[in-house]
Amino acid sequence: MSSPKLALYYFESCPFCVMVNNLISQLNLDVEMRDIFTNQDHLNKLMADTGKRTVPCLYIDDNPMFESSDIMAWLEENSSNLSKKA
Ligand SMILES: N[C@@H](CCC(=O)N[C@@H](CS)C(=O)NCC(=O)O)C(=O)O
Repeated sequence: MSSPKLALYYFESCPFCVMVNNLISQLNLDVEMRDIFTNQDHLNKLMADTGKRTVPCLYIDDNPMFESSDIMAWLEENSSNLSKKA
């Protein structure tokens, strides 16, 4: 099974995002980081897709998942099948 493509919508001062980012680092996962504060295109995309501007939001093969606890549980459960950073 191929690894899903992951992208995280976030901003730096969001404490829920920090928790998710820490886990991503700990698991050494290859995740595209999309800062919604510094990149208006990222914010526009998140709002167009979901109708919300809440972060963190993890896109798993372009399917958005909200809630830091759900995101972290999913990353832990699927970590063995996820691409790692080089
Ligand atoms: N229960 C959510 C809380 C997420 C949350 O409150 N995020 C804040 C930033 S720290 C946010 O995006 N607020 C703006 C909004 O929801 O429109 C989680 O754990 O992910």
